[in-house]
Amino acid sequence: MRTLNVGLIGGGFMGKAHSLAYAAMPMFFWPAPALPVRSIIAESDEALAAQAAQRFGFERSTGDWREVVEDPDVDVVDIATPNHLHAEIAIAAARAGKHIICEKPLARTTAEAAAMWNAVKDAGTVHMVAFNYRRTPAVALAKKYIEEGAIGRVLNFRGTYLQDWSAHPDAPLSWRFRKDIAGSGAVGDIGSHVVDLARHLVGEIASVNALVSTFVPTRPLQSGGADSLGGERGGAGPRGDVDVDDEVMTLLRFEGGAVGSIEATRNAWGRNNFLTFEIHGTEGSIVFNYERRDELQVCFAADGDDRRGFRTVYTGPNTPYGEGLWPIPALGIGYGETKIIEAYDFFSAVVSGGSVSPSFKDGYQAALVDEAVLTSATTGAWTSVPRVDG
Ligand code: NAI
Ligand code: SOE
Repeated sequence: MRTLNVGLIGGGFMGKAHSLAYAAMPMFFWPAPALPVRSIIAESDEALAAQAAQRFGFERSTGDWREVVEDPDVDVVDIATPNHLHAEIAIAAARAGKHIICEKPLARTTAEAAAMWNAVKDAGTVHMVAFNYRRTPAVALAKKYIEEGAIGRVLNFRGTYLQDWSAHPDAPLSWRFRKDIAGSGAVGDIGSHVVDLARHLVGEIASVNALVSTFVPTRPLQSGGADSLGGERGGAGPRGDVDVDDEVMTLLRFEGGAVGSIEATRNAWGRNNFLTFEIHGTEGSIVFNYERRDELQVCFAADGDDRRGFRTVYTGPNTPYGEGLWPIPALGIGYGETKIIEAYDFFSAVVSGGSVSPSFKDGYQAALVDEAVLTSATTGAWTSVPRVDG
């Protein structure tokens, strides 16, 4: 069986998730499109890199990501660093002729995203932005129902992404609160996932009318690089400024005529990974909540007036990606499985020489939506979202 050498850059939360996916993908999807070889991992220094290699099963390690990109043995470059490094690494990797999977948001700005999209177009290699929630089987099932016309013409999309890891004002000032590293706050970090789901399920977003707020203006300075995601509380030590948004709410108009809304915050006590959507169509409705990710709530108008109401469909062997997952519905998938499916689809595209969605073009389009949201939040006006050419 063919093998593909992976060079992974960044050994934090996503480094762990992607390493797990490379190890487990052939165990779930067999025959695998190719066997991922965990070849080399880069971290911000040699010691962290060596530790990450041991932990995540990589053959070699380096404290300089350029070594990964320049390594002729590396087929796939996987970018799992904070957002400020995505563009520089991806452009260098594309110029070196590598296939690239890059974590979301694709970039901090639309200018960076455009440069990344141009670089992969020139390279002709396979590229993917890791909006993995598309790969939750229940989301793939929702997509199937919509494409089959089971809920008719879509009228309304209501999406939320609510978490509480930064609700405490002493959750440290990690890179996610710094514009120079993250680009934006809830908008790019979690709102972008909902934008991706909205585009995936309903279609292109034509215009937005948004507001953003920052509730916690300073946070305790963090020691160390990886984000503890609220797992640590800073004490009485020095604090630094938060220069990104904590919360975003936006209205949407879709090109196809549907309307919608997105709300995202990391300050909602009691909400953990409350990534939800409710979609209303002329013939029915679909509801998804990631915290109950094996389930889809559906109501089909065709069911008849005496059966009106939502019922629960459980994903399993007979729903999308079921052939690779667990043999009985509702045995349950976790976050890891979404990354395993993502790796499967990415490797399949590399081996077939095809393309995979969401691509860097999708990542760029999502960045254009985020930019329009931030512009609208400043002007207070409805703001059009330009379309990526090509
Ligand atoms: P993290 O803070 O847990 O880990 C980032 C790692 O990158 C750290 O270990 C850090 O030392 C390393 N790093 C920093 N500079 C580096 C350099 N120059 N070379 C090599 N490594 C370097 O961050 P996390 O949560 O893993 O986020 C990484 C990316 O993944 C971000 O873009 C984030 O938005 C995205 N993400 C996506 C998720 C999803 O569901 N798709 C979930 C979590 C994060
Ligand atoms: C923090 O809000 C975070 O890790 C995001 O960065 C991810 O994209 C999301 O999937 C989980 O939460």
